[in-house]
Amino acid sequence: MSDPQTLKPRVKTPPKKAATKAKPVQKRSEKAAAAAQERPSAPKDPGHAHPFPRTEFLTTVAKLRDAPGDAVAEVAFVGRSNAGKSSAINTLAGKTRLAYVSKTPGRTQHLNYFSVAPDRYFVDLPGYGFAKVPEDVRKQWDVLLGPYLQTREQLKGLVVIMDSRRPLTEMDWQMLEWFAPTGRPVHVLLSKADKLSRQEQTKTLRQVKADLADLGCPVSVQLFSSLKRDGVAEAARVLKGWLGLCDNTATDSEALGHP
Ligand SMILES: Nc1nc2c(ncn2[C@@H]2O[C@H](COP(=O)(O)OP(=O)(O)OP(=O)(O)O)[C@@H](O)[C@H]2O)c(=O)[nH]1
Ligand SMILES: [Mg+2]
Repeated sequence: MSDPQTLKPRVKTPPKKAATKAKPVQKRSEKAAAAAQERPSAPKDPGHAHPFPRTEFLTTVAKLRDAPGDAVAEVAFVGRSNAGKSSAINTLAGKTRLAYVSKTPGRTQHLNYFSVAPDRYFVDLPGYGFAKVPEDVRKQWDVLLGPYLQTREQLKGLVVIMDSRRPLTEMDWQMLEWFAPTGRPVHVLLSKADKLSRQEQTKTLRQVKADLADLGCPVSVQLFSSLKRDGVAEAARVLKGWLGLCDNTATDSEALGHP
């Protein structure tokens, strides 16, 4: 089995066409994003602002056999380290630092389960480029991540998070090309979209969609910003569809403040 963190892709890697130029990291706005997570602003559209308000950290899983047995459906989040995975989970849940609960040393290489509704889970996977030692990566891939992505029946789809300023890195391609043959759907969140101008957003979205058109599994792509809470409703529609939660579930009623 190929390890997307260490091996070359089996399929020829398409040229990196995403035309958006990488900008220097703007630490100040990243801090602002973190601060915004601490103090969520009043949602413009409360029905969709926090579509998974019941989300709670459930457990950290080091062995596949320890994954929740009651799971009916789950969605996994994967992406480069620092791409914005935890922020996206927090934003969808409307909870402060929820996804950091499990972020203690030694645990980050495992599967972190969040319960979003009865028997429905988000699974936070380790970010690419997280491990210090390549052998650790390979071992972890062979015993946990690879088998999880390939054999977990309850896994209904994969959310791949990419920084919209540098989408489709080599490791993103490796993950996508490895996962596509499973035939399960992929939804790409182009994160930190607030760092791009409108024009750059449009161009990047179009380019990434074009690049992934022939991936070989169902794939959808959207812009997302945890800072601005942009793209939350669109992401929620896809994820609720995968999880078998209709859009007017109790979770939405709760978000609106109804009992
Ligand atoms: N401007 C902006 N910054 C963001 C956004 N989302 C995340 N960030 C920032 O990007 C940095 C990384 O975000 P995380 O959510 O921790 O990324 P991650 O993918 O979970 O990182 P690892 O757990 O290390 O793999 C933090 O400083 C966030 O505040 C966003 O939508 N806009
Ligand atoms: Mg994280």
